[in-house]
Amino acid sequence: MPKKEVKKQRDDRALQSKDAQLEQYTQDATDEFLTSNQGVRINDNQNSLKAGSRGPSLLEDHFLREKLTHFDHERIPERVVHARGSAAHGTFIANGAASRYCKAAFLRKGVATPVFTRFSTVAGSRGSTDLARDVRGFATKFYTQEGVFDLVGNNMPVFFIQDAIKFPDFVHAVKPEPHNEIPQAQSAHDTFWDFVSINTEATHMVLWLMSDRAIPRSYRMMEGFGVHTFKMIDEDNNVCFVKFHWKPKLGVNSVLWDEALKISGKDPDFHRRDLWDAIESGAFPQYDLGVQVIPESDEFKFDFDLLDPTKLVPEELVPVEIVGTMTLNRNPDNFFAETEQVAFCISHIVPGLDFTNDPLLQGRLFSYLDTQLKRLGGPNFHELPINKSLAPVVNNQRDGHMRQTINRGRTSYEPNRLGGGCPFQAGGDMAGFKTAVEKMQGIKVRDRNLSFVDHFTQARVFYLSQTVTEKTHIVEAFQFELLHCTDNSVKERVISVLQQVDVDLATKVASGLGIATPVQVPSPLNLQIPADAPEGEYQPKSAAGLKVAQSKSLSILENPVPSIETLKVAFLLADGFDEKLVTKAVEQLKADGAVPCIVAPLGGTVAGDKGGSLKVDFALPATGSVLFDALYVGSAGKSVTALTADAKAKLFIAETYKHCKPIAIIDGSQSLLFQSLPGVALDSEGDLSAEGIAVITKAAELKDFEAMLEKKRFHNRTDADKVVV
Ligand code: HDE
Repeated sequence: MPKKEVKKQRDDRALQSKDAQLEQYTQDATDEFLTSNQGVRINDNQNSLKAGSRGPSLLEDHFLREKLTHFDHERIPERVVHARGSAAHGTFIANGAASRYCKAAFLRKGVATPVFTRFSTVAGSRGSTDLARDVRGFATKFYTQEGVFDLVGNNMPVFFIQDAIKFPDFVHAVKPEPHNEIPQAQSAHDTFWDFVSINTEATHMVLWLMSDRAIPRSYRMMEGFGVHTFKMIDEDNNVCFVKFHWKPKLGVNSVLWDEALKISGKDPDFHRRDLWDAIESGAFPQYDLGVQVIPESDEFKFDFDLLDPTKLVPEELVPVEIVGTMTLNRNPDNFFAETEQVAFCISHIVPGLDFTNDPLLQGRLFSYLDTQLKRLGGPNFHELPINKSLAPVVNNQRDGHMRQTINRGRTSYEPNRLGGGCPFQAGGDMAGFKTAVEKMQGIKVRDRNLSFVDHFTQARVFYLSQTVTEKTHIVEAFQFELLHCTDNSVKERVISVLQQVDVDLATKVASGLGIATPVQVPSPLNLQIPADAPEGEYQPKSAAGLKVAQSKSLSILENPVPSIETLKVAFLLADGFDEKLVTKAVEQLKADGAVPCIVAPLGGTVAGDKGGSLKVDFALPATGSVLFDALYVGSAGKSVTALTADAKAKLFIAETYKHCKPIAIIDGSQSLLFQSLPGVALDSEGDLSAEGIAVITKAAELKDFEAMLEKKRFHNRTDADKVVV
């Protein structure tokens, strides 16, 4: 075929959308006969073939055998890490800002690229709870015109270890302990803390893990990070370093640990359901893609090494530039075929991007391909619909398990003349992937550069950048985790490590464990730069390098996004509720983008005071305040009496208060609030003085409540701790 024709076909196919490609593989069974896998119609799917109607089943029953065999093989190995996840389809649209640094076609202004994004927890098995204290995976497959690009990141910008050779040890330490497989999806056990307190390079990441970042409110409300430093290459082959960021349009929001524990029981699918429901309702999650660009010449200007994945580049030093936006707008049709079989590989990269020598990244380049071979059973996983490139795949790779492509022709090698030289390589000035040229020199050595030795400076910056509330949460998280450890030496070593981060932090954590400070327990891998360190090819520039003492972007609470979109507001009602105010409030909140939900003591409907009724979305015995963002108590008159007599209703109110969420209450019903909150003092006028409580007398006052919703939480409710729930 002439080259021009090949190119045209290629362009046509590249423009074909991923949805259209997937459509060719989807099937729904409407108006179809049931058949075997060979297409033979089955006339009885209820009874197996027997010798007599009570007699033994016959081996001859090929339908039974085919069905059971398929069933027996329905599971594939779950991911060793990130086993539990949820995904969605969408589109990434570039704004063109990255084209100054990068020649990748998908970053050109206006280019729309289909994407598939999978969010996950790390430690738990496939069936574990969404609300575990854990890192979240944030992996995006871009089906670009130039091939597949996988950005396989996390919701935290750093990692536990600096070198891939430690990864299996780290994962073994955090996973359930091998002798009894306890605990599931938790870092709160001895082996995890044993490992991280010896490997002090984990300290920075452990601080992130103990922060509220580890218990997101929603996958739609967390950041994503590429973690490693990558390279971008422009049209003229200039190279720069880059860090990738995803910034959620809804801002970053987290739940409280007490909520996380309760959500895990009330709805272990909380994040999965939240993502699914938001997309089904048309509230499509959006994230801006940002880059921190570092000129090649600035490689050694920081007080840490850009190749060290336990360090981040403070946004104060290198601002994040937004280069496009991703919108997730379609739920998968089939969890297994798409979410489970999607195969991310950090080696899936397109022209214009490149890897660096980060030793964690280098190991990942091997590990992901290897894991897909095991999980998906062979080298043809790229042919599965969800993994299939939109750009044509043309090469001489052949055969293997489950090969689907039927390659024509007698030449399966290159170069060739018998096949007209096809497929030909994109050499010379034709587009194609080119590795950035990099000067290499050095000795072959199993070692780590001294520039990786500082394990505490950024951990300290992270801690000091948090608000008082966030610092308290970190202290409490450490205490919760370490109180689950049984080995005292492990706890003491953690405190000893924390002393090197911040003495106040270490002392507070230790006080909850009954450990007197200071403690000195050596961590064998806590290396120090020797005073007489020889001049190497690169020394950390701790004195001269770019650094910050604090970084506002590291705090969640310092970066609020005032939006009420998709927040779930529980309307707690009993028969006789205030129909006028409630109906207006429900309508208004819906119009403003929130999600009002009717909660009542029983299922069915709940009757208003004017003869109308509302359908109950959630009945108290089967729900809980922790599944909502705010509460509107919509009762008046006798309906208040009914709620006051209902322990579950009072628990709902008390928890909402304790978790610092906004509460609206209709004037005249305050007694219900007071009775739900014994122990919480009233002010001189007999009211609750706490912030975030709106007393509604007329519909217009809903605005006050909406302003509170925008704030989301009122962490300054100092008496929240006194609420016993
Ligand atoms: Fe992964 N990681 N990882 N990881 N990772 C996997 O690949 C691995 C690391 C991340 O939704 C596995 O397909 C090694 C950092 C995500 O399918 C496996 C090392 C970051 C996902 C693997 C790391 C990640 C994975 C398991 C250290 C953030 C889920 C199943 C050298 C930048 C992708 C699989 C999905 C999954 C190996 C470290 C993110 C075993 C060896 C750092 C989001 O191949």
